[in-house]
Amino acid sequence: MTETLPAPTAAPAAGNGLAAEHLRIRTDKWIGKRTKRVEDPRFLTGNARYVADLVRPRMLHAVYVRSPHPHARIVSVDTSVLPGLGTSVWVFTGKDLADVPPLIDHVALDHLLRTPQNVIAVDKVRFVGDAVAVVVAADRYAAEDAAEELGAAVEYEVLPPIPNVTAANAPGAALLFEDLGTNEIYRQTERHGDSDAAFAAADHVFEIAFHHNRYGAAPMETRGVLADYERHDKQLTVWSSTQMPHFLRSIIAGQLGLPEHRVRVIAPEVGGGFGQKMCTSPEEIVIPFIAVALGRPVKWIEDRHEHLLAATQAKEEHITLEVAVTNEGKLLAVRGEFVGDGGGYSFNTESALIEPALAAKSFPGPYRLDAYDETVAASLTNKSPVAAYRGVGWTAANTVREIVVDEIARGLGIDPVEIRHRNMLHADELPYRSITEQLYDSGSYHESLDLAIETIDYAAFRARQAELREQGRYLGLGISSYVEQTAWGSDSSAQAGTPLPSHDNSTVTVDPSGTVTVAVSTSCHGQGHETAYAQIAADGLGVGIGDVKVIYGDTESAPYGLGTYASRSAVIGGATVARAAADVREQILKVAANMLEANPEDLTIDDSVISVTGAPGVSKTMAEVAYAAYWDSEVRSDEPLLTATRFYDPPATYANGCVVVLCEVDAGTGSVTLDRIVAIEDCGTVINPMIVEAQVHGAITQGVGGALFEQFVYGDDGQPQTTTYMDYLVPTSTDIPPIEVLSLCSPSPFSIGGIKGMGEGGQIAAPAAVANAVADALAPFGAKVRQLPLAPDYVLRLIGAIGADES
Ligand code: MCN
Ligand code: SMO
Repeated sequence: MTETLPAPTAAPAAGNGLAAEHLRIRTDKWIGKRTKRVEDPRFLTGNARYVADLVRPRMLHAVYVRSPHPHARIVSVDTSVLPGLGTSVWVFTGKDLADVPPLIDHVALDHLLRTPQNVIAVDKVRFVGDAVAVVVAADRYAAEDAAEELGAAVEYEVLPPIPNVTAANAPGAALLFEDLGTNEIYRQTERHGDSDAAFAAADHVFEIAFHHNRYGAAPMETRGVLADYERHDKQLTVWSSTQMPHFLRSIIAGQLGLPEHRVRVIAPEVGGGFGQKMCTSPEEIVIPFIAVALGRPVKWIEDRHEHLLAATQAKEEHITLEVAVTNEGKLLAVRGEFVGDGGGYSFNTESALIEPALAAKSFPGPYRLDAYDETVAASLTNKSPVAAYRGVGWTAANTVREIVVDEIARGLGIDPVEIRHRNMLHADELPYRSITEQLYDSGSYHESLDLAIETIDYAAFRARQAELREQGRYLGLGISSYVEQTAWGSDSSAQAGTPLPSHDNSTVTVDPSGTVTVAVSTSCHGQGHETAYAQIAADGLGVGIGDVKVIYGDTESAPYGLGTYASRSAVIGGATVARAAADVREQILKVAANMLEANPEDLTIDDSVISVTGAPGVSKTMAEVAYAAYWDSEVRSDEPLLTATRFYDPPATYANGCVVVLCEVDAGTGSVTLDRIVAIEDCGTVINPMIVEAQVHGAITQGVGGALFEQFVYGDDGQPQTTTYMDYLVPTSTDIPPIEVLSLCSPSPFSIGGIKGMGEGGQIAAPAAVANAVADALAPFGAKVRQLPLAPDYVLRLIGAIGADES
């Protein structure tokens, strides 16, 4: 029997004009099922093909010469030192690409000063790793040797480095962009509600000044680009490890002045992106440029060291809060300042701003807040540029908010669970427009907190904690409740304060033999879309998932769209598949009705068999109907193709949940051991629970990395100190305890099928849960966490075992 989800309970505020019945989705057999990922065999057997695996005839290899200085003027690049220049070795400097427009913010946010980034530096370098030249040769070894030689022949005039925001704004500071007259490229304050009155009425004001660490994506596959230009038909093909193939195609065409229909972008297998492969990298313009210039295929594969220097980094922010509360711990108002440390350029959709801007807007989370002043600022520094990494801005906001909520509870003698309940929105208050204009659709804020607390057995933990404390052992419990904005379409991006029109489509086609191809404009890079979309199409059409193939990532076979980021694919991609499948189902039923001499309304499809209700045995297989739809002129329609392309641009959806971490801190060494992690995830209707759990596992692990280990460290001289994985620590399996994932389900009343996204929640929530667990363990020492990661030296400082200057 066909089940449909409950009818929508509220009309979308910023809707897409869909009537209530179109918000439903068929969920016969596959949606909601723990289906193993169909794509995994090729990953597990080493048969997946990444950019580095691809080979083209006459292919050349590119190696970058990158700046060893954080801030310097390029005086000269002496290419004459290279033997074989122009015959066996080719060099491209910024001057050779002077006609290529610099990368610049695409989204026009008022008040943001523009910092155009030449795709190869021309006059100045602005971080260690900034591109100075590209050397191309027949093999990687020759190119590496030549790059080393050329690197030694670049003359620089070294300029004073700007290693952090304080230095950036000091009087007389050297300027990264002299013509701007400042390193601070953005500062704006927005006021919501009457904070002055709220602060005047408050019983207490709590304050926190927090440094959120600079950490970033460490995908198993580094970045990589292969470009091939066929001169005879002026066709450029670019294989790139990207999350956004169509967007990249539009940008390459624009930057290189090529007609867009002559540019094809293919994202082959992508070994993780985590946001870093979302924005256009300069390398994605440079390598195609060189391929066009030389008329030969050119490949660049980033090495690990280069990745840690030159790939975008993320999340660094300085956040200062004043929080007005009552004696009962009720939040009245917040004054917050969010300052981003943007690195050398803000080049892609206001990259220096995304961290502080998204943090400020998402700050209220699951709590009611009636007055809020938000100041957002960003400064340039001589570090690698900041861009997206899982949970952009939301991680920092959630971390600082959940830390301060715990500090208020401790300060007022209120239990941390209780203070959250006193401030949280109730499910029956939703839909609710937050003080920052975010429209929460539905959610289980109290329920997810309660379920986490129940699962962890809170009372038993507190008893054991007290008992062990007597013995000098410090156990801690940290809670982190969160709301995750998802479904990044026009509405979601506007609610985040960074409006960007959205465009996504899927094409569902049933071929003459009855098998199904689903082509989508989202671009999977590890999330399991081949399985999840197959589940949706299978239910939509009444077939098995083995009959469905999902394709994406190639601009010549996938419909135009924005790719995958900001936990948008389940809601947007999923709905486009459901809508297109529903249309094709109608086409099939029409033909089947002709064949079975029945009304389409009386037909059902189950396991690829189309039957007449109430007439046992009167049926046709999907293959018979599909064949007839193409070839039988007696029964086929006027448009004898079983295909449909549908679009969807949803209202924002907000997932939520709660992560609780148990830890033990060794007061002698400052090391933190995590004992248990419980995660409650509520992303509305779940397509595949197994995928959702795995996403939670991965995201929490990355969040734990940020909380305990990961940080890009720069010296006061602007030199990066974490340039190998010996220095930049990522968590390994022994650092992560079992993660227990439990689900609640608050379907979105606004989105097709009630689906909400969820891909980033774990990373948003985990750092605060870890920080709060450590603060709880160290409460006897009055510890207040003011930075991450909680590395042993910092933990010892919190305990008071060492002073700040000893670490
Ligand atoms: N899903 C589901 N039911 C839901 C919601 C999601 O079954 N109600 C499934 C989806 O079908 C999808 C997965 O869970 O297979 C994640 O869905 P969604 O939340 O829509 O996120 P996206 O697919 O758009 O992926 C983007 C998200 C982001 S923004 C980052 S960053 C991140 C993440 O996904 N990068 C990843 N997870 C990653 N996982 C891997 N392996 N690699 C990355 O680079
Ligand atoms: S950082 Mo995820 O690709 O939005």
